[in-house]
Amino acid sequence: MAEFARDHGSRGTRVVLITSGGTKVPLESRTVRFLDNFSSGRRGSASAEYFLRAGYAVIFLHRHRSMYPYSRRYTSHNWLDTLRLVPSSDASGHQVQVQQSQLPDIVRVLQEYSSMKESGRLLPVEFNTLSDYLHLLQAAAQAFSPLGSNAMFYLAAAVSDFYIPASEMPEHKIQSSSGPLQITMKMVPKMLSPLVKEWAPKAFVISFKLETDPSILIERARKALATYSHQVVVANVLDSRRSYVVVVTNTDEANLSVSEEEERLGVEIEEKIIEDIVTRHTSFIGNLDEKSNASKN
Ligand code: 9Z3
Repeated sequence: MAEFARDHGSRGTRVVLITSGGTKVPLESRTVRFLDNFSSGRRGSASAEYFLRAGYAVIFLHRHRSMYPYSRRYTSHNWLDTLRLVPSSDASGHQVQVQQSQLPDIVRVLQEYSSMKESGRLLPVEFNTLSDYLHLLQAAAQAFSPLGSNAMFYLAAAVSDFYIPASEMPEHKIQSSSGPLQITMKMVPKMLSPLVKEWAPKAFVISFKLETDPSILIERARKALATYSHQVVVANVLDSRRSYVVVVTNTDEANLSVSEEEERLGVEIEEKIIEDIVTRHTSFIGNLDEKSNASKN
């Protein structure tokens, strides 16, 4: 991650760390059971594509097997159904052919995927457990510190708020013969605080706020901004997260939505989120430059 950040940073390319997917919290050290959450990784993987289109270099810190940029469009496909055998003169007597009609939009998606690969602007990094995630986020944040305001954090992963410390976890499988299960979980330390204050204080930081009750959404988003003093909270409600979000800053609230008509045409809310965020990042960099020029003069 440090090498990737250095390489792209030295060329003046903006670099974004996207976190994506849910986290797994083990209940036993030889884990049979764990606490998980709903996140599919669609927000993060779709956002990665739009950031790449906008010219950013992307570290995609994602949950193992959650959605991945480009291939995410085909996750509901059984790939065996997209292939067919045709007779050939090979030793096996067959060759494998792709049934292109089974893969909607594949030519465009493959073109974009190939050109992105060639550009070397996507670095995928995987996590599985909550503890992997916390360590990798810290490492990424430290790798980003030389980038100053060209660095962005886009924290879309759904990270557990609760965990069981290793010292309090039973080693072996919890026995059902012991009766109903009662567990006490500790609070996960909030990484946003050291990230903003210590690890990458010049970076542009976006966190996500998820609620199921729309009536408390904006108040919770504002509270997060006040607590962590970062730049943006993207607020969303579980059921409507694909079609509606609010981009909340200290001075502003922007409602972004995708209409039914746009949805039919294949417009995704992430395209609108990234357009909005990139504009804000540009003015953030501009404002910092102005401030540093003013202090030099
Ligand atoms: C989000 O709110 C993301 O938008 C979603 C995306 C996880 C809802 P999917 O992966 O869903 O496309 O299925 N992410 C952050 C959620 C979160 O846990 N935020 C915490 C909070 O709200 C802390 S920043 O308290």
